[in-house]
Amino acid sequence: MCNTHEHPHHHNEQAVLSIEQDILHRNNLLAERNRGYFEAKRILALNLMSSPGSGKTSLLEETIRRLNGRLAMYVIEGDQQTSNDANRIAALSVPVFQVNTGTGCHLEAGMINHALKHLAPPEGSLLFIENVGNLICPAMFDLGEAYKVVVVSTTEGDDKPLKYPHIFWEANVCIINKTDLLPYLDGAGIQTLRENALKVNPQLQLFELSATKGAGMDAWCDWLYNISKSTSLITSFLNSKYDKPGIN
Ligand SMILES: Nc1nc2c(ncn2[C@@H]2O[C@H](COP(=O)(O)OP(=O)(O)O)[C@@H](O)[C@H]2O)c(=O)[nH]1
Ligand SMILES: [Mg+2]
Repeated sequence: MCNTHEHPHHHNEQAVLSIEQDILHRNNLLAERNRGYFEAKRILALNLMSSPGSGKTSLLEETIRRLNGRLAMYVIEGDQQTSNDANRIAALSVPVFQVNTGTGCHLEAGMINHALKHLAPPEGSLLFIENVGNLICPAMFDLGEAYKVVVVSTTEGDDKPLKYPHIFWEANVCIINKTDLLPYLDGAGIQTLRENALKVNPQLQLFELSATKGAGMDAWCDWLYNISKSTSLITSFLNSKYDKPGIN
C-alpha cells in the first residue's frame, strides 16, 4: 500500500512546493519595485503585523493624532472584509486605501503596488501599512517596506514569540501593547513576553505602550518622527550629491 502511494505523493509535494516558490518569487519581484518607488520618493513605509485585535488600528489612530501636522501620513489598510479600519483612519482626515483580501490571510506586494497608484503618497511622506490580522502568513510576504513592526498585546500570553517565531525574526520593531491591562492579568507580567521576543530576535527595537491610554506613546512617536525625517534627509543628501554639476 505504502509503496503504491509513495510515487504520486512525491509528485504532489513537488507541485505544491514549486507553486509556493512561484508565488513568493513573484511577490519578491513586485516588492522590489515598491522598494524602488519608496526610495525614489523618500517615503518611509512600515508594515504593521499582529493577531486580530492586538491594537494596530488603535495604535495608528493615536500615532496620527500625535504626529498630525508634523508628518505627512498615508495609510493602506488590509482586512479580509469591510472598510471599518479605513473609516476609522479617514475620520482623522488622513488619506487611506482599504484592500480587502477575501479569503487571503495576508497582504502581497502587488496589492500595495495597486494601492499606491490610488493613494499617490507624496515625497517624504510616512506610509503605514496595516496587514491582515494574523501572526503567520504576513511574515512570509515582503511588501517593499523599510520596517516590519510586530504588535503583540499583553493579553495574548507571553509565549507567543516562541510559538510564532517567524514573524518576530522578520520584524525590526516589536510593540507590546495594552500595558494598561497588566494589573488585571495573572502571570509574570510583561517581563517574560519581553524576554521571549528578544530570545527569538535580539535585534528587535522594543516599545511598551498603551495605544488607548497613551502611556509609552511618546517614545514610539519620537522614534517614528526621527526615522521618518532621517529617511527623507539622508536620501535627499544622496540625491543632491548626484545632482551636482559635473557628476554623471
Ligand atoms: N485596554 C486597551 N485596549 C486596547 C488597547 N489598544 C487597543 N485596544 C482595544 O483592543 C480592541 C482591538 O483594537 P484594534 O485597534 O481594532 O486592533 P487590530 O485588530 O489589531 O487593528 C479594541 O477594542 C481596542 O479599543 C490598549 O492599549 N489598551
Ligand atoms: Mg485593525
